[in-house]
Amino acid sequence: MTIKTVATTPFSDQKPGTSGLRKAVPRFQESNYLENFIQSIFDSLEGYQGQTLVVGGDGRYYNRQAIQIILKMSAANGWGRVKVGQSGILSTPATSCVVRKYNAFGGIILSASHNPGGPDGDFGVKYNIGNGGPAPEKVTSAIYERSKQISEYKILEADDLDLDRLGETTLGDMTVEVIDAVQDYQELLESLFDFDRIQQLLMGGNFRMCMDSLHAVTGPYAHAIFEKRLGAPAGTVQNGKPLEDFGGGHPDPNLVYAHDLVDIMFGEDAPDFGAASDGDGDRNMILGRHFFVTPSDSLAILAANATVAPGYKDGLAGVARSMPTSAAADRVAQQLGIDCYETPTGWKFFGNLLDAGKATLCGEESFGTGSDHVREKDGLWAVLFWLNVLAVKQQSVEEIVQEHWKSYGRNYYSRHDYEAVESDRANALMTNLRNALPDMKGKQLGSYTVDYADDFSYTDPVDGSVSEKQGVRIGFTDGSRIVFRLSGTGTKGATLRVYLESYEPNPAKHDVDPQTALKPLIDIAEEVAQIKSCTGMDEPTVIT
Ligand code: VG1
Ligand code: CO
Repeated sequence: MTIKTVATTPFSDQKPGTSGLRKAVPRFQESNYLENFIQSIFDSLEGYQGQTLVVGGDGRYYNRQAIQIILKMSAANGWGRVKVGQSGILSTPATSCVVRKYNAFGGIILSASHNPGGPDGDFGVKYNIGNGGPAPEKVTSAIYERSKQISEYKILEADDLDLDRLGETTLGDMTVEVIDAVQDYQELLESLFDFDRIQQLLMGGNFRMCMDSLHAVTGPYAHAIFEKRLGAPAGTVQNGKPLEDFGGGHPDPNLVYAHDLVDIMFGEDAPDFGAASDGDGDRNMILGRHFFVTPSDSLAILAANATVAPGYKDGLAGVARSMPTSAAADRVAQQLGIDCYETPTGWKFFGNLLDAGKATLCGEESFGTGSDHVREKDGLWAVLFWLNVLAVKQQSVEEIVQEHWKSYGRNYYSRHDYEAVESDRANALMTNLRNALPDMKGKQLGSYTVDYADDFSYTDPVDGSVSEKQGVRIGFTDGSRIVFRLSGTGTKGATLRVYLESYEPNPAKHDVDPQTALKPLIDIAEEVAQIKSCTGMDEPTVIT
């Protein structure tokens, strides 16, 4: 087999966003586009020769073809071994688990997460470092810089490999190992949660759950864990077969896109517990009967109840949340006497805190929750954690949440997204906001007084690196907040995200619809940012 060196020219748009490089499938299919990016990753790493790389994806369209290219490029570039998930499947948290367990040098995850898939959908590539987590900014910047200079890549001339059969083969001087996608990950989860108690709950006859994998990557994992291992009846997992186009849906676990599950959980004779996960398995949505748990509350509730799970019985070192995530977790941390860290959006910012033992649980408002068991957010981990809490407390999801609000107060929370806005208009809106910040402090807006107004800047407490311009925040003297930022994962125009939060200590006022409770802040957001005229949109496209 010969190693071919192919001349190429740079693409100017290979800058990784919040979570890797995401583009429309046809862009990735352009000649040399994927190859350039993979070679740019390899060129910006040092010391991987002879080492192990983990490769897998969420099964979306172009997953298999991309893996064949990556295998041949890895062999040509001197990797020693590639562990690849069977049929090319590995969820994001399972990849993180495998990288850590086998001391791999890094991992490549092929996914555009919650973005739709198929020939006209999106594709994505993400590089993870040896701790199993997303590459930090200094690595992604190096990859981008390299992608602007690249002039050649290396690839082995060889036949495609069979990705469906477990076991080892060689490709040039490299070993390729097709691994069971579920086993290592399932073992890890079994070590964290009380599977016996969860099994009693699921088989006891008084409790029903519904897990919706949205035709994405968690299907095989959920079948193996909930139905096979924990004894939940067949049919507990729905949409459990990964499809290349996710059945035409949007594999994003929220009230808008997981509508099948929402219909069940808010319908007649609803089960006790419902959950969904996203394209690559790192997000989760938690529902009770006729009840939705916001991701920010979920983080706070898991933190408050963490010690019920064997893996967390000794308590938490600290918690961390992304800046736009509600401060519900902060209140729990305060009560527990542990630190709460506030990071920019994106899981890569949690890596150092987890590695340094400063945080045990982390979460984002965007349906992401996780812990130090891996270095990614983890959808099924969150579902099992909730089941463990439910099994021990013997209360309904709604009772647990209501009780939590009673003890800590309720952080009303909502995110309004304006998708596919023309980039120039979205940038102008953010520039106008930034320009208005210096005069805002002390200003009266509606019945609120501005306490602070800034563009969030984060200094990593472990390595001192600074990340600027991470979102415009306007905080009010009563603790309410409005945050504005542009998405770093979209592929069409720009997406404006407006995050709204207010705090209500009084239990008598905990039953208001969040859109009603937050109405005054929604009006202020419109007033300060002129969203309607800037975006040309009357309403958000998605409200979560
Ligand atoms: C979004 C979310 C962010 C999350 C990121 C990746 O980023 O807001 O919290 O970490 O997606 O999640 P952005 O830049 O579009 O707001 V995933 O499940 O898409 O890897
Ligand atoms: Co995801």
